[in-house]
Amino acid sequence: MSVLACGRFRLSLDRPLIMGIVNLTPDSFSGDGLGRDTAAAIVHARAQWEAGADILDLGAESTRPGSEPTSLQEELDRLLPVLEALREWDVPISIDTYKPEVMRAALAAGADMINDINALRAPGALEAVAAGNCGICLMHMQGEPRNMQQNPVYADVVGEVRAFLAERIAACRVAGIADERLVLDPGFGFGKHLAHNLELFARLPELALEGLPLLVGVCRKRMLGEITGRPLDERLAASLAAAVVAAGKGAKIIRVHDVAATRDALAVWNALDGKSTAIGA
Ligand code: 8Y7
Repeated sequence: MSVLACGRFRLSLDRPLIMGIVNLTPDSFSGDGLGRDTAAAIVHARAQWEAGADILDLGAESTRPGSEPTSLQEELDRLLPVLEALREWDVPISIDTYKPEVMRAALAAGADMINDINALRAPGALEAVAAGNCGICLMHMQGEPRNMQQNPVYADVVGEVRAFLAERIAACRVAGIADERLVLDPGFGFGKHLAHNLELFARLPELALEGLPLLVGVCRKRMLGEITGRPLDERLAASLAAAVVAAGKGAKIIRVHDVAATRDALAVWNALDGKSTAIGA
């Protein structure tokens, strides 16, 4: 049985887990950003949890292509009131941030996981998470959100993402972070054209370095629009197909907006693939 150490929780990875997105940005690309409306954010988080999210991922800084950074204080003001309310529930709370100051504040307020699109490369980030037992997602990104889609270039996208993740695993080990806390993520859409995303997805199993669990986040993303020709609000079917394919390729955490639908899709995949029919099993 493989397990992820995730703060207060030890999560079994015997079936793929659903990470439900809770957007606290006013300008989320997928259209569900809640800005500083704390009450609305808590209602949305509750709905994601009740729909079957195994982890709630709170993000207060937009990382959509072309976005500008958010100030530290603004990010904390959006996050901390919501985090404090969710702490009372029995669900792991992940914080999507690349700022070490936000990591420290969120962990002090009881967050269980840090989801870092920058893979702990910011000065002080490794130190911010090393002590304690939070789960950590190390994601690959080429460039930064402001410019990452301008001209992503790879000679060998799978080889380069693998080399990057291997280097970040090594940095975590040097910092004293146990492997059971780590999750790896190719970072779909983060400094990647469609062809790069497709090659990474097709060869997903090659990215599970050291047998570590993989997280896949493609829900509603542009790559699905490019495949189907559909606008943002018509990408549910595409997102569910991608979730099932990711699970079939061994992804252990699927990061999504549409939790209830993803849960059904994964339950069917699980049952038809000869695994347990019980969702919670
Ligand atoms: C991802 C992510 C986003 C992803 C991880 C969106 C914060 C864009 N995408 N974190 N964050 N993996 N680990 O579509 O793919 O939600 S933001």
